[in-house]
Amino acid sequence: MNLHYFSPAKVWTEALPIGNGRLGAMVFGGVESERLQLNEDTLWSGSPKAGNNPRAREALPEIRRLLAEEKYEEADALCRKEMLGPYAQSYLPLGNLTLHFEHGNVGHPYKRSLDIGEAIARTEYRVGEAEYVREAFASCPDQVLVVRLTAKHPGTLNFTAKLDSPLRSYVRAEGTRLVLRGQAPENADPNYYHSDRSFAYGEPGATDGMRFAGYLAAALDDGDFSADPDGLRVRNASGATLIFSAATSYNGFDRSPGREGVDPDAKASAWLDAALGKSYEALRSAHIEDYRSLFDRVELRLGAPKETDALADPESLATDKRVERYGDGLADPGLAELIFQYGRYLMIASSRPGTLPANLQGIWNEHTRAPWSSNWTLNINAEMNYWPAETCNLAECHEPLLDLIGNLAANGAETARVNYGARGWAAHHNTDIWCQSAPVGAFGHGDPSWAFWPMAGAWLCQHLWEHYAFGGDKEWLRDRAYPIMKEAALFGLDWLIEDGNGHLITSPSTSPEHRFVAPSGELASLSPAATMDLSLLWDLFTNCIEASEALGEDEAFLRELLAARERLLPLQIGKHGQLQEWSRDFEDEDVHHRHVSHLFGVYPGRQLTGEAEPELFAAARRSLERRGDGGTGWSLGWKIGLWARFGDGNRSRRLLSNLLTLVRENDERSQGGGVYPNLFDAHPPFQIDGNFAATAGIAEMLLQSHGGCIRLLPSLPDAWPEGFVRGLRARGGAEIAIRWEQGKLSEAKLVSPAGGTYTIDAAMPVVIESVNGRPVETKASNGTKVMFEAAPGQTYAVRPLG
Ligand code: FUC
Repeated sequence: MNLHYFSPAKVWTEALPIGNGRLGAMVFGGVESERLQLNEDTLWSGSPKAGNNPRAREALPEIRRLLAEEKYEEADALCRKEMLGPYAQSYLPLGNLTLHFEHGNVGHPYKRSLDIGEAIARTEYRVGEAEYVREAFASCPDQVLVVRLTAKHPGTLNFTAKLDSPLRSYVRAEGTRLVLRGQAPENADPNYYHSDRSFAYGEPGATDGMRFAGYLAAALDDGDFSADPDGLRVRNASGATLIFSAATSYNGFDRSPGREGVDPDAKASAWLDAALGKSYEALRSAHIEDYRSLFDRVELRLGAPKETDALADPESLATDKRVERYGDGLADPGLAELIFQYGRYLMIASSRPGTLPANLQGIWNEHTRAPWSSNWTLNINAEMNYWPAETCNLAECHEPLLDLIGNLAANGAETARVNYGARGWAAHHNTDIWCQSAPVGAFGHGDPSWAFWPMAGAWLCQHLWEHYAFGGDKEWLRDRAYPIMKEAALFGLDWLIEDGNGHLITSPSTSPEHRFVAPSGELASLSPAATMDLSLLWDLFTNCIEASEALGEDEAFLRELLAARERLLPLQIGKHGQLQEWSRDFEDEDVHHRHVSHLFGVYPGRQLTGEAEPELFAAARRSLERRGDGGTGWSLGWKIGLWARFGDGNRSRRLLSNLLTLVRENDERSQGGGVYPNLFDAHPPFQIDGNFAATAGIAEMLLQSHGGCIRLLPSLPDAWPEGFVRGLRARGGAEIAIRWEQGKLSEAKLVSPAGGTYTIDAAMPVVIESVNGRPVETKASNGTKVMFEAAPGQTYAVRPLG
């Protein structure tokens, strides 16, 4: 399991990411000059600001009236003018660790790699007779970045290590250490908006903005060492270990990082001191053990169809070449394994308990004004990041998002009250480290098609429910999740209005970012009851109903939700046989639009299944057909999972191949989505959501567990006739292993730590038997389904009958 290349990275999207959830680096692998571009996940612009807008509440009745009268353009204009808020803040780069070597720039042979089995980036080359090796990793247990440099010939390691930052900062040598100190701007606008404070620092010493510190130290095996502001100099060594630690003054989403911040120096120097007290081997083995405790939970092997194996050993190719060959039609299921596991690697590296959730770029960002502020976009991208967390056995990595939802709910209660006079909490299109819950859009600049979208709470709460559905922790559901879900549902109830025909609708609403052709022929965004709103509220209400049932409490509210769910405007089928995206059968702005919001109920939702809603399910499939197989990276990723839910594995795999299109930075020819040479998802530009969607989508092809039933191999493509997967998780808490041959299940195993009742659909008659512990009890399926009671910790085997 590794990515590798035979030349250094020339651009950022060729460099290799390492991370411990909080600290991140992009390793370029240069010969004469090495760059590690550095990030710390709490380094953001701004400080807590509410941004709520009381004018929104006054305009709301008028906008609803305009929409009821089908005056769509007027409603759009009024919404833009009256209902928006300030732009959210930006995730910022920390800086660079640069190493300058004195051996020239010709390294031959040369290789750099990222071993995702151990989470270590390695650069190896030879200059003349001298061999050099560098290893870099980001340790979670020790909270530092570690770079180990060795020269095979004693005393031939000569280099200078420097720190710098694109933010307001300075570097000093303090004793044997290099210290970088700086501050973040009080405001950083998105790169598509310009104001006179687009990148504005506060007064030194009196700023509301974030402060940060980075510490670099070296432990030498031998040789000489000196430190001055120009860097740490290492002379005539054979081995050296560099340790980098960093922290910011971030002190929670509701405290000023300038006036109420913590001391970044104290945190960073404490981590550095502790790490310096350990040997390289001790740091390295603690890191590997910690990483493997998460990564090793899931194994995936996909066998190649024998006759088409054009190239004997695709793994010997450089990874970018391998991607290119995949595009040429090379049968290389190993690349699908790699992209699957790479998503898990990136999740472990960017999202750990106690850190912030993975943002649009995970934790890796070199831009001071990154695309879309590298913050969290809530109408798809932030949720998509966490699609693989539960199914791919990384439930702990889900926690940062779940924590963020709680903070967002706290701010969102004020937004619901001020902006809409509603109970509960609401959040909108974006959020940031300060948990902005108000709409974005600079009070009139943003387009309502994206800036106005009060449904983020409903979508985010799906994550709280799923964490419970997979993990089964009732105490957590009662104490943490359900209260937040309930408040989101209260907002939903208040946001719904009567349509005059006995149904409940939302108004105004959008199908995020996709406009329709209004009767006037103009494009418009707002209309009543876009399908996505209805599906999100169906999902939220259903999750609350099931939570209340599971907890055996809050029955009156459960009844209220049942009644409201019953009255939601029914979803409709339009003139093309498609699932209507809006409550009227409008024409699309773009039939190939990247967002497929109206299909939420198919995936990641569970409202529309072939069993429960055959007609709407077929219409949803027709909608996806019409959207086509193109799109941005994340859009392709979403479609992998959707086609898996439709049971079309070949189509899922086609979308996966489309996602595995090589995109090079600044290449005019790269139109749609794909992956960069470092396998980062290309929107383009880089956005990590597509990586996570690919991982989740592959899992969805092999195992599904929505709708009360575990489906084995629901969407297996012909191109993967043999394979094995272990460690995928199903709702209800079971872990599943599946082996298949000639495109058919040969055996599956299920183990449930807490036990429970499970229904399995293997798409063929099967028999189930317990394989360890108590006496063997055998149970045959009725048709393709079998229901059985699993004892805690006991392994059950599922085998084809006969
Ligand atoms: C939404 C998408 C864009 C992009 C941005 C971050 O606005 O429509 O494609 O992913 O989020």
